[in-house]
Amino acid sequence: MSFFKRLKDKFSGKSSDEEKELKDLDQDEKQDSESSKEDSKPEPKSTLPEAQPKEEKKEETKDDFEFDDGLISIEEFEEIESQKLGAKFKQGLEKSRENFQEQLNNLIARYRTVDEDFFEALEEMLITADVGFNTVMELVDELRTEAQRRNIKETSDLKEVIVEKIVEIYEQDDDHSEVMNLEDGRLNVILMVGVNGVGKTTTIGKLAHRYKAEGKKVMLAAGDTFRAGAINQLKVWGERVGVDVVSQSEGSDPAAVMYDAINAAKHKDVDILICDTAGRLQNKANLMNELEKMKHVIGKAVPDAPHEVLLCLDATTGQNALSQARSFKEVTNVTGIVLTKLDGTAKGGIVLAIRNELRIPVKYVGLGEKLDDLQPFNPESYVYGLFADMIEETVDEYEYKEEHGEPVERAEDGEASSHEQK
Ligand SMILES: Nc1nc2c(ncn2[C@@H]2O[C@H](COP(=O)(O)OP(=O)(O)OP(=O)(O)O)[C@@H](O)[C@H]2O)c(=O)[nH]1
Ligand SMILES: [Mg+2]
Repeated sequence: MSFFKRLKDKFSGKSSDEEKELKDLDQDEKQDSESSKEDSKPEPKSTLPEAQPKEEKKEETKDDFEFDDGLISIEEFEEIESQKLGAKFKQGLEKSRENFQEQLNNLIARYRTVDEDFFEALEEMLITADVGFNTVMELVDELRTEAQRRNIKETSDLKEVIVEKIVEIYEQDDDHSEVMNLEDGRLNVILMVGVNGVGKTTTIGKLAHRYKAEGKKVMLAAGDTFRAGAINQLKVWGERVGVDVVSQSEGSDPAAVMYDAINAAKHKDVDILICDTAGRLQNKANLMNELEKMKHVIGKAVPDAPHEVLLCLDATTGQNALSQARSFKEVTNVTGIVLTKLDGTAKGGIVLAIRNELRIPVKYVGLGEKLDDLQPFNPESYVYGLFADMIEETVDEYEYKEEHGEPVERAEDGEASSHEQK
């Protein structure tokens, strides 16, 4: 239970709520010994629109009175931020979560005991959710071993292990490579690449917004000189976010735009220059030559630049996104992936396939169309988004039973919790 409990405490911040609820329940039970167990069961909450733990906590803990000057501690700030992040991933992964939880609960209800039939059905479920064949085989093999090691007999007892293994498989050779290679005191150059319509320009707008909010001086370079309207689209983003955009006319050489942009960025003491590029898979050879030329110009003007070459992939295109990544990887040094439109797919497993089968870190994920819907990727917030209701309900149930000294019951077919019922 410790893993689910940690995720719940970290991302949902409802532990104090529960404590209060449980205390209230105790109170109720003392007052009304007739009340049935079913009635007094804590209602698992499954939605958290925006984390607002501060006011709630204020009523509950003495320590918080120390902050009546309006300031909050760093720990409290971090707690609120991580709850906001949890809420974002939960919202953005709603479609995938419904799919993952429903399927997993169905499997658990169908195969009560842990056996080969269950593992095969689980493999199939994960492959259908775009997790990727090799990753699924690796994951389920680990589960087999773990189930044996811990002597887990009932499939319902495997829920937490499955989620834990997903994080482990993502982190197995964790080199913290999801961290962006950005340094203070130098001009950082990010090159955004990818095929048509995957979300490059939108992502640049969102990144500019994020970095600007962090106090960085940001500039954009309109390197998509190919598609009509692309330059204007970037200029609109520049205005919206409040950052300068360097551009030339449509049809001009993108490498020349890069050259101009770097000069302007140096001149204006810019911290981060983000470069848009055109996406043309049908014209692959040309596109790649053009990219290499851009990179060459950038590298000559700024040592070690571009510091990041981010490949945008559209999560809704599933296995196609993987093959795009393979093509790009062959011809250019992709340093990270931005996986856009995760909110638009029920097959959020693609993140695992990318990381595990391509060995390229996912640096950001697009969880919606709003400016702050681009979030740094983190495997724990990801699995929380994928299994939040299951995590919360399991912890609620466990804690309730611990508190009341009852043996932990298993959800049977007939009495499955709300989201388990079809
Ligand atoms: N729902 C959702 N939509 C997104 C996300 N990221 C981008 N989009 C949408 O995807 C569409 C295409 O985005 P663009 O940024 O124009 O894509 P692009 O890669 O620059 O396209 P080209 O310039 O044609 O190569 C737009 O309608 C965006 O609003 C996301 O994370 N979630
Ligand atoms: Mg574009």
